Amino acid sequence: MHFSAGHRMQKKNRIILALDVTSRADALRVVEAAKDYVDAVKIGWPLILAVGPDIISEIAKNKDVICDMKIADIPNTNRLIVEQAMKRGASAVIAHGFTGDDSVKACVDAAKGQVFVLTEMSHPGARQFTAPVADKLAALAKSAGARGIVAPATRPERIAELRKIIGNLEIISPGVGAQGGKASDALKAGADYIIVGRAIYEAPDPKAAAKALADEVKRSI
Ligand code: O7E
Repeated sequence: MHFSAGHRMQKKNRIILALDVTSRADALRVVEAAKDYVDAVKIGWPLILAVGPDIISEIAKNKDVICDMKIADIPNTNRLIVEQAMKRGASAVIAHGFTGDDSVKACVDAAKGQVFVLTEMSHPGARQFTAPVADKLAALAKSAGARGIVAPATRPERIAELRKIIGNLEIISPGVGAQGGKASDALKAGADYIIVGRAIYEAPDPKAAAKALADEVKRSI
């Protein structure tokens, strides 16, 4: 389904595939394998730099695409980046919030609200800079009119705390599998979707891996 104002990816499987592969053949193979078990595909720099941005529109023909540029610039540049992603068929974009309210609002305007703002990141180094200000970043996402936030499956207790700040905004949560987080823990803590990359695309059988995750999701909601 293509982007349109107010469009929302269908909340069915509650899994977003992080497609961090670096060839077109791998990208299409993994999407085909996982397509029945994921609600959207997240595409970021590894795949775009490897094969070019046309991959966004190609995958957007069949699946909602979240463009993960981790946008972090002045308002005008943010707007230009978001416009390019949307023109190629993205359903939503990912932006950093540390740039401040004007920069985040520029993304929100250009994406007609379809923006997820990073809060506390999922990796160990996140404790240095993003964790101490994560509550403020979540509050900014809400006040700027974003669709939701990104919160760490590696620290599910933080998902629950951030949920209190954002109310009914959506939470998408990376860190399941390769980074040690559990899908069921993230969902029980309040995540709307888990984001999963390596546990699917590096699995010997990506389809079976995606199905197993979808089964875990069903058991935990
Ligand atoms: O560990 P994996 O292989 O399951 O991949 C996780 C994906 O989520 C990967 O694309 C990485 O860039 C992203 N991610 C995190 O791992 N941690 C974060 O804190 C934030 C993200 C992210 O994607 O943010 C935007 C949704």
